[in-house]
Amino acid sequence: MSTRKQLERLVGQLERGGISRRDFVWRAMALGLSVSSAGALLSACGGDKGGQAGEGVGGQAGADLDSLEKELHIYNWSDYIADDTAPNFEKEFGVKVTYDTYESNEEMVAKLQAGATGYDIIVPSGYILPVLVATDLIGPLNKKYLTNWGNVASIFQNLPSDPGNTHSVPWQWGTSGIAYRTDKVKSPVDSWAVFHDPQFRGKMTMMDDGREVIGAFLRYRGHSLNSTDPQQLAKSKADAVQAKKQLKAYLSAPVKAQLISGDVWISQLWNGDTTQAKAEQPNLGYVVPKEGCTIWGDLMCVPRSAPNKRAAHEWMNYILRPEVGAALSNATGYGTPNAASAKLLDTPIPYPTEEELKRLEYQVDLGRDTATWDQIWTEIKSA
Ligand code: SPD
Repeated sequence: MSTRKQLERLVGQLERGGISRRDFVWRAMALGLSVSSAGALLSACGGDKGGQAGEGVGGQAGADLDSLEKELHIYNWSDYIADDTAPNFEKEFGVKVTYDTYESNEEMVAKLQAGATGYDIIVPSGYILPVLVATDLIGPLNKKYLTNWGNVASIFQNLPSDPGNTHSVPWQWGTSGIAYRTDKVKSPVDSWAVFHDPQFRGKMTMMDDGREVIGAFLRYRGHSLNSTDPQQLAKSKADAVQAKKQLKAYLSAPVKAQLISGDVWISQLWNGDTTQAKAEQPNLGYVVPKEGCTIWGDLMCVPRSAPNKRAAHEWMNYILRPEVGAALSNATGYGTPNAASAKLLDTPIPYPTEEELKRLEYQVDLGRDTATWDQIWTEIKSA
């Protein structure tokens, strides 16, 4: 059956109520539509009810949520919060916080798609947001409860991933560069080429994250880290497979312990996690490679299934307080999207200059090409 026929059949199923809006989007994507095209088709079918009163996370902008619940369940990246952030919230609001962690966007999304419910706050990177919206996993926020929103720096408002700031509140931002032991590595580390250098065989790691590994080698060859060009992707795959021969492992946040001990000398790693490791191992440097790398922002969102939506909004508003946002960045080493917090940092983390931004690139949703990237990553890991 042609794709057009299959799409028509899918629309019919949606209109008869035979499938959910979430299933509709996933199946349309499986037929080759991008997330945005699938979302547009959903709207055209009258199936996009996101944000309507009573159904969304916050309902209409001014609508009341339930009274404050006694629990809050947060699902966030590891090593990404100050020790007292949650305990202080618990004391002030009388809400018990449960905090689970993940190591990649894909791990978090897979868990939600597998039906995990009970989370009130998740913290995806911007490029994942369109997927979460289109698949109905998160809902719009109720701005009535976000009285500290004005603290968000203008450059973090109206992000391409969330125009109108309807579904997210920014958490922190950073870059995905290279961490290295300055006492062990005597040659300059300034390029993704270092991962091809046999003198560091078995002493290097890259992130356990296909978007970051394939993206790094795309930049290495002068391409966008969001490329969907088959030839560019094939070359990036070949570069990644060549690098794999020199790697000890694919490891993200947990590599910090090995950088500290000296088991690993060179790692693809985020700036803030490097800063955290440097507190224990001063012989650590961090570089944005000359070919460029990812700049990202992670965003707080509320799943549609969240049982404690009012507590989730209180949490986001609490994080937007100047002193709470500053304490987060002081502990994690990441940048704050909160203009009021930025003035309170122990060590300022300035937003990149125009010059630096030429080497940095935000990841975007790859739409129908996500499947191609996933396949390439699987092939790299099994090479
Ligand atoms: N330890 C916290 C790391 C957060 C990284 N988030 C963004 C990753 C973008 N690929």
